[in-house]
Amino acid sequence: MAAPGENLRINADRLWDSLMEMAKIGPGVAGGNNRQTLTDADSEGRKLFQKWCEDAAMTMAVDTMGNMFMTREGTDPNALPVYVGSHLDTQPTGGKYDGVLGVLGGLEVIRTMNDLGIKTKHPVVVTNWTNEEGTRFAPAMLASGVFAGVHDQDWAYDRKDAEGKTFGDELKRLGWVGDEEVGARKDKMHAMFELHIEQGPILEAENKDVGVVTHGQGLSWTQVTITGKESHTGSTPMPLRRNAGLGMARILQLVDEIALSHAPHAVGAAGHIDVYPNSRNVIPGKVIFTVDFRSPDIAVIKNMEERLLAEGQKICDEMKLEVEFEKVGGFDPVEFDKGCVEAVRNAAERLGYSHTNIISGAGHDACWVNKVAPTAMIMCPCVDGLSHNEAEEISKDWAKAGTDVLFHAVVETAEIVE
Ligand code: HGY
Ligand code: MN
Ligand code: MN
Repeated sequence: MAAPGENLRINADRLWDSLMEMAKIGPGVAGGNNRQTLTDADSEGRKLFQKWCEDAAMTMAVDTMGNMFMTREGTDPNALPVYVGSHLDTQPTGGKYDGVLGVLGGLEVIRTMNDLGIKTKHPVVVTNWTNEEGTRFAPAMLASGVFAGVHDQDWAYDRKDAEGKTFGDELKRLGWVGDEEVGARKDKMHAMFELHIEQGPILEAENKDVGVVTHGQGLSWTQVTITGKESHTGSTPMPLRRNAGLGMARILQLVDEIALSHAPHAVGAAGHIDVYPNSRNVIPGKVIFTVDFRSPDIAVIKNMEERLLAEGQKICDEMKLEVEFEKVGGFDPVEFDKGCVEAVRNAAERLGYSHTNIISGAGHDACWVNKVAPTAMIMCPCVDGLSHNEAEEISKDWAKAGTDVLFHAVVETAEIVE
């Protein structure tokens, strides 16, 4: 299929200005963002994205999970659309680029197509997937998971945040329940491309402009609830304590050992920890935490889960603590569509950008969409590989390279009409 001339590139200054403009919505406290899903800030960011897309002559559709689909028509009304997109929601201590680069990079592709008067046979749709981060409402990639048929919508609507608010109520409160049934379009997708920052150190360390993402590692989230007994930290003799906090500490040490036993690719930690009553002079009677295991190898993930349950149970039995394990999220390792991956690689070659194959360490909406449509990802380096931190940083050149590749891969796949 004809591709855009290698001299055709996106407008990096316009992309960068849009990234900085979006970053003003839901600011963090250290230069990043706290624009968590289905907050007023998230809704404000959605409305700004909608305005920019409508200014670029796109039309909006929203589904019942709040997923936003902004369409630029093709010349053939029967041709299935090519999708680009990612997510606008952020972590509480999020950066300005995680997810946002993929959504606004998709918008920049459209803006450039408009500037150049490019017509394509297939429509192009820029997507914002609701609740990719899974930080306020677990699990991650919730709305793209419902879209792909992995999760049930009623179950997703019932997911609760730390204040007991539900996903469904918050979506309704903000007016982002669309009239399109979620998943109605999943069997009518020609392809999807997601541009995302690497969130790891490989591309920068290898001095590569672009990551050609061939696979995504699998993820497992297990929520652990340990129950002991509140008691006085001063007057309770050590042998009489049933310290849920100590049980958690020993299990977190076990998690580290389990992940390291599968070095160098497996990883494990707990990022979410709730301690009750969380008072300085009370032995914790209950702790709830989520163990996050990841690996490119499904057998390794299964082994890590099995060891956590067996050895975690043993630790708690010995300490006379009750423990419950609940699987609250996860997906198997993903292999992306070879044809779409080739389109990404060819685009990087044509544009003269250095590139390397890479396995995504983080989960992305593309991991679920890959179940229903030919999908691939493009990665750009980030400084020190840092992400999920307000100091997350990329260069304009890196953003340009990734978005140029996205532009070429999307336009080639959508088939230019002379
Ligand atoms: O958890 C993840 O990998 C993604 O950042 N939501
Ligand atoms: Mn992300
Ligand atoms: Mn993220």
